[in-house]
Amino acid sequence: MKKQISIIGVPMDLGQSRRGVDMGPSAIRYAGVVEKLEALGYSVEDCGDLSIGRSERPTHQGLKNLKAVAKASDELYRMVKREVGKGRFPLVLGGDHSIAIGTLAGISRPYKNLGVIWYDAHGDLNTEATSPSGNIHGMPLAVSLGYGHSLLTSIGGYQPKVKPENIVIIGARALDDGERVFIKEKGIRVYTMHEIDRLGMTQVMNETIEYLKENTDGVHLSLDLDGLDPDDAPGVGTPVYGGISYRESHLAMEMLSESDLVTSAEFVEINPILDIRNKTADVAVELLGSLFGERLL
Ligand code: 6HN
Ligand code: MN
Ligand code: MN
Ligand code: MN
Repeated sequence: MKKQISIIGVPMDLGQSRRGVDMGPSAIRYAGVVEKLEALGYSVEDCGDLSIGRSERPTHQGLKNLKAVAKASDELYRMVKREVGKGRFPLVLGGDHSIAIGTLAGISRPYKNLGVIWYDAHGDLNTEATSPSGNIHGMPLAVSLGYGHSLLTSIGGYQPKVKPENIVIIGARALDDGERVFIKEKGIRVYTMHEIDRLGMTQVMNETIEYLKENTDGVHLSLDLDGLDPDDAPGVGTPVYGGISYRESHLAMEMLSESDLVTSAEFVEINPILDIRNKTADVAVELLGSLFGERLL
């Protein structure tokens, strides 16, 4: 793992409908992210927070706050690209998951085959045609594959940002009908909770790491805290029961750390208003510790 980390806060809440997720970056900072990473020997620069526009009156059918999300995505794209250009590891703190549009635009250009681990209860593979909500946080993976509104797919001036065969979704348990069809059509590798229960997290991660090691030249970890069970990560806007446990998540992060494959990361969807004493932000910082090499002994 690169020794220099750039933290970019994105207080985005326009990709969904619950207030409070814009406070996620602050919550993660209060939970001690900089201190944790510095204690592990990294040199950390906190680039501060992007400014996010205001919500819009509904104009684009099926897409809430399209223009404001596109504008923030473009700014995030530029900022992430700048930090990557300096040879630093970009760590993006959300904010709702729509920010992955800008993050992926900012990192994937130098790679021929960027791998993506999408740790999430959801697929985030909707387009305006399949979305049950119109919320853009349910669309960023589709957008990054080149599907969706052109204001979003065109961020960074190139597309797609990622190929279907370079994606691994882990923790899925709430997929919409259109997403299921899309996954089968594109042959995207998905470990639902069924596979995690059946194989165990060790095998899921071993297979994920083998798969990505063969096919990719960099790996982005997009970790939605709702991938975890709501008992362990209650501060999220779209919780789904029966999720990945706290221990399984640590194991996954530790195995990723050992693999040394991860070249960028984002932690998203923490909503302090819905949280219990900043528990979810604490969990995020603990998982970041494991991802960046912290060990029990
Ligand atoms: N997330 N599939 C649902 C939708 O509205 O498209 C939920 C999406 C949740 C997105 O948690 O990042
Ligand atoms: Mn706001
Ligand atoms: Mn998500
Ligand atoms: Mn989710």
